[in-house]
Amino acid sequence: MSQTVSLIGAPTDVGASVRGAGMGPDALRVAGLAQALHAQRFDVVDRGNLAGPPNPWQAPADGVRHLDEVVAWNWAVYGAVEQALAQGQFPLLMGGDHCLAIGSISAVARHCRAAGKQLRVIWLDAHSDVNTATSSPTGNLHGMPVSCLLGHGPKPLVGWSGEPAAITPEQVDFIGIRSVDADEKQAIRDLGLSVYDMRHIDEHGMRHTMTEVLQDVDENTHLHVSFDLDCLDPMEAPGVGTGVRGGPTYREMQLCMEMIADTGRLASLDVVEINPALDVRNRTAELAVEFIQSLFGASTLAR
Ligand code: 6HN
Ligand code: MN
Ligand code: MN
Ligand code: MN
Repeated sequence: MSQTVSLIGAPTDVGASVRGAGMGPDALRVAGLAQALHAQRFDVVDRGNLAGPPNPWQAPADGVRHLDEVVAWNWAVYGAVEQALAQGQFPLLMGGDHCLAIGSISAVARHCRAAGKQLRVIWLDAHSDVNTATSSPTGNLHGMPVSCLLGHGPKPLVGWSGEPAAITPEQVDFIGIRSVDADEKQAIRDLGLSVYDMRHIDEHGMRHTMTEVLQDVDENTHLHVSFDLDCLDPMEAPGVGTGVRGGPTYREMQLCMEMIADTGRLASLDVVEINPALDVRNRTAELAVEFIQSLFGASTLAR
């Protein structure tokens, strides 16, 4: 029986500083995501796009922008991810900006608790996304999803998994990080987060880094990957709103994906922050499709 992948579109940029990530789901469709997974013999169900409020483009209130809209979009994501998991399907969230990981990972965390699975999250990003309403320099909620999941976000975005925190700091590993705000640095130390920054990847290589990250993945692990396309070097992936130079190369990212695939434990995925308004001929979405294929086990020599 082949696994069914449920494509969930969340076309919004309410959590971001730059408009355009709301077009991400269609960019992935145009890049052939469903066809690519189908060619790998997965059943694919495209559930279409979720609905939610428009981007009101307001200044921060109490340190956060668009809280009500972010809550509404994340509830929609939470429901769709929960439903896919309940049906035994693999939820693939097509964002949208990275604030949507709050709903997605909260649903995954609740599912894992009920199923007795050990959740592990791999956060692929240029940024650590661990700001709070008080630490954020922008008020953009796409810079705060990790805090919300750890139980430190604005109240309406915390506790969705059924516990005060959806995940503990030991459950998440960050890869590719190179932009961390001043207060985030303190939070990373205080929380004891495992951040494999670009210097770590430079010094140890992607292979050693991923070996470390994946070392205690076992049969009981549910691996969730939260893939922010700005993790890549902007030379490879120009279609992102908050690009930072000095990211992993195409080959390094391929190895990262292939090593995750080799565990056989990948069970849910967010693909976020693709911004077609800033892209070059849909290159970033096409690149995302290639990496998703690798995450789902495609390799040069395997059939
Ligand atoms: N993302 N640290 C910055 C902020 O506004 O908090 C940038 C966050 C970017 C978030 O790319 O998902
Ligand atoms: Mn991010
Ligand atoms: Mn980012
Ligand atoms: Mn090391």
